Amino acid sequence: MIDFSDPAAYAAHAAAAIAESTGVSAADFALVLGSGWNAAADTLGETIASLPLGDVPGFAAPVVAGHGGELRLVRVATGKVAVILTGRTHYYEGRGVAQVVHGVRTAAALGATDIVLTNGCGGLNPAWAPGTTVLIADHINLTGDTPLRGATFIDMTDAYSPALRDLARRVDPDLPEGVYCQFRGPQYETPAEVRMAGAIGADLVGMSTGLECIAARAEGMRVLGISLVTNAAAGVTAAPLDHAEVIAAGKAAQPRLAALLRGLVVEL
Ligand code: 8IG
Repeated sequence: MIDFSDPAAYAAHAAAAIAESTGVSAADFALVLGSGWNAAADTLGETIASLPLGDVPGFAAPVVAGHGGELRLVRVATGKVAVILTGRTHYYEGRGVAQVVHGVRTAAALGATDIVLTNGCGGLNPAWAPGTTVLIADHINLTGDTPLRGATFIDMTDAYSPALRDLARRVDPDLPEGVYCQFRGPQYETPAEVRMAGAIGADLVGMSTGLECIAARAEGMRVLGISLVTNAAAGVTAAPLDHAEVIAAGKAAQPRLAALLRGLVVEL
């Protein structure tokens, strides 16, 4: 049976279905575009195929306003093919952790060896105004879960590739770095939880990238993580958190995010 009881087989099945419906059977690298990042998909190269995520085996159509929902195959200026997911399943949707990382595993099944994981998140550093982009240097997984099963003792040292971070800084020398802390969500943190995250070494709080990074490393992919700080984390400023403001910050940052990704994809 093709389902999440054998996630690797399901990812291979999804990759085969993508190949069958698009005629494209392989990708060189992958991008997952999170809150604020979706519009970049139109600007990275020539779209050679596009499928609604809900049409690809094992994928669910995204549930959140502001999150897209396509799988695109894009040929970038170097001739390499990128598989781009404009939407992801989040852990808080309750579909299970295998569903959350199915996109990452499908990208690996298509042959992608590098993956760029982007997100919108909260920032702990008051100097990071909404719209600041931050390279993820490391993460703390507070979901209490993992996409791996059994004795899968993968190394998580340098999980966020130092080589890819150097490359990103060649594209934008001003990119700061930070530690990303993944909470389960869907509620945003309390101010006390944000203080805890800071005390244990986090600079960013979010709901997506950590579990995806773990799955990508288990597949042997190099990972680049980039966060868009869409809001100050709870309690960092006096302002309450508002999803509409998160969407607005993402929208305002779109041209800069697209330019950053355009600079990156020709170096991968
Ligand atoms: I956009 O402040 C976005 N996603 N956990 N906290 C968490 N996730 C987020 C936040 C935030 N902003």
